[in-house]
Amino acid sequence: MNVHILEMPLDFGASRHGSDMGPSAIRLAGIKEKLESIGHTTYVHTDIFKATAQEYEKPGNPNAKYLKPIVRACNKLASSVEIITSEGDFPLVLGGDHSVVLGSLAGLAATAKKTGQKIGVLYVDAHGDFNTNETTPTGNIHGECLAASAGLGLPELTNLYFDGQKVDPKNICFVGSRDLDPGEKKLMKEAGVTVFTMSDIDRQGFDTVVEKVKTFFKKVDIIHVSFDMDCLDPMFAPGTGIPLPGGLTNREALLLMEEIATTGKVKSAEIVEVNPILDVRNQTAILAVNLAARLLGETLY
Ligand SMILES: [Mn+2]
Repeated sequence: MNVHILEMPLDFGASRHGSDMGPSAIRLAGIKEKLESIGHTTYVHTDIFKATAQEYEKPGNPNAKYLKPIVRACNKLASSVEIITSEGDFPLVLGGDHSVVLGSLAGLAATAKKTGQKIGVLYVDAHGDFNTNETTPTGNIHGECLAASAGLGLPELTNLYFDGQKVDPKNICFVGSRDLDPGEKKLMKEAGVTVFTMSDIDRQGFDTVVEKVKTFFKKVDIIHVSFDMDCLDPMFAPGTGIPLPGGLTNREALLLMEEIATTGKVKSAEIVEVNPILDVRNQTAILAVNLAARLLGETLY
């Protein structure tokens, strides 16, 4: 397959800086070489947008900080993703903070609109990212991005790239959730998303949850995988902005990627929130590379 690696060095959506160096760390960990070793042809895009330093920008709206640069960057990403997916190629977006999902989903949704395909989103994350400008406790857009893609929140975000909802929240499935804000929890319930928390995984076993996830996506035509490294336990992925104990093991995350790949419906993905400043010997970026390989068809035997 033709895999386009889209580097998004954007950390405007998070209060802890450094994820703008994520694409560089993942590049150094050998993403291109790994994907080529399993038979893909890769194209690396390092020029989607020119990032300015967050340190020298003004946050603006306190409930949606750095709105303008995020919208600008995500519009450019959306346009690239639309072109790539229209040609049947695979966009693999490397964050950056999670706000890049606004761009990837908008681009994929634009293509799906033309082909009449129904999109599902597998959102692997410790958090919900389902706040709006009204419920946000932090004002960070990486905590509002998925709600916006589902049509909730500021019009600048919900109407990014094209007007209206990019994904029906009923087609969103979360895995690994363990820190949901009260306001977003309410919104998620009202919107009808499906959530497999860490407690669900502990009660039912990981394998059962994986099977349920695969069954969930039977109702959609194509799947976007949005993978936040903070879904992992910090023992395995210390290099992320908001590390939170009690997360997935590396083996669980790798298995989930391997299994979702078997649906044959995954048409785009992103791996976000690799923060090299907080990492130890680049292990989080190395794991990101292995997760991408499993998602793109690598098996152990
Ligand atoms: Mn996230």
